[in-house]
Amino acid sequence: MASEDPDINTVLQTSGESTLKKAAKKAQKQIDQFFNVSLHIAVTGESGTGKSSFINAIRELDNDDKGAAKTGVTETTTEPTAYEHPTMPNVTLWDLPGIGTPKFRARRYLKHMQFNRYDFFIIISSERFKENDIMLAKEIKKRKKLFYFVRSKIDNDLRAEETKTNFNKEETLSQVKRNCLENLVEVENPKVFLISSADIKAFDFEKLVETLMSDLPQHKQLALLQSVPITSVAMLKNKVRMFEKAAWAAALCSGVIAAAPVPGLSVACDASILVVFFTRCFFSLGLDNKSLSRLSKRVNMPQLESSIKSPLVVALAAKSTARLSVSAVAGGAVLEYLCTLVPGVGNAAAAGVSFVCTLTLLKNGLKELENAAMMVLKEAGLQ
Ligand SMILES: Nc1nc2c(ncn2[C@@H]2O[C@H](COP(=O)(O)OP(=O)(O)O)[C@@H](O)[C@H]2O)c(=O)[nH]1
Ligand SMILES: [Mg+2]
Repeated sequence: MASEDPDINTVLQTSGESTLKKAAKKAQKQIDQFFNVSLHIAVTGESGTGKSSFINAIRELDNDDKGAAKTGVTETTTEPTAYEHPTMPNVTLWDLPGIGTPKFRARRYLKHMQFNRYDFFIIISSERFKENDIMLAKEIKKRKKLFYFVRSKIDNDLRAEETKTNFNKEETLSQVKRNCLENLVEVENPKVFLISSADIKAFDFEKLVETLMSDLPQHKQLALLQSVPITSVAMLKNKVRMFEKAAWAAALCSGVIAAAPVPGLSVACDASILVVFFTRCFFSLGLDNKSLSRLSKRVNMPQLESSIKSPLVVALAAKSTARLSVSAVAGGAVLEYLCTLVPGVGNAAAAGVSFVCTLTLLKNGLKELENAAMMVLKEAGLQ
């Protein structure tokens, strides 16, 4: 359906739909998925293997931080414990007790853990994978769920080998991986990742994320990629690309088309979607104060926060509460600043701005956040 209105034509083109109504429906679905899709990650393995530490590392918490899962304690519970992601309330990490006694075998265990609730399982071991791990994997497979093996505490293995005269880091890592695979011959095509929760950014963590990104359904990928820590420039770019891809839908949902006669569209139309969109991006790129000060501490570089000059980051930081809420009210200062990113828009409420302008505003805003995050990586020496 070609239209006289260049704005409407752009909407149709960008969305790949034939009518405005279909485009609006698609946009709403995408935005809903982008903000709300839940992801439940089950972390299992025997006591002491590093489950709680792994969960803390993904949540970017140190083991002694407030709200961190307790580590180094002998498990007494037989129930799963849920840990919400600190900035993405729709992502939950579940700390599962080990299978434990021979009586509590894989089938009963999975039923008791309500296996259906989880999107995938991480089976952790800090030494060799054992019979329990293998039984569990086989049962998970029967239930057509995804599972991954994490060999934890890999930093300890390296430390133990380091002093030997012909120490070779890569060779040591391959050896550990080979040993794991040998233990797992009974499992078809096992996926094994070497991880140190003491330094999640090293070793196979990024490979694990990449593998998950190719295994999970698309809407779940969005939740995963938004929530994982930034481990490299490549990871940062992947995140930015994801936000760029969602920008057209945010632009369409933000109210531009509300004036056009599309029944039902105006219901969810709201300029605050732009603010929510940028708030998500802000947290996902680790630009919030908590993430920055944690990084400062880790790389021993005070004042990383103060190196950020982006007005958008400053406005978002001022409006953001510690946690992200989807129903965040429109941050006036954020919207006002966003409007300055598009020449000619002035300080009009974004609701009156055309689709093309809104898209430009989103792209420019994203670029600004990307640059800020890139600068942080550079300042922290992580580039
Ligand atoms: N060096 C090192 N120690 C770890 C790692 N992961 C866990 N630990 C330590 O191993 C012990 C048990 O870890 P914890 O997370 O409590 O294991 P859980 O019982 O499976 O939850 C704790 O003392 C942790 O500090 C790791 O990747 N590297
Ligand atoms: Mg634990």
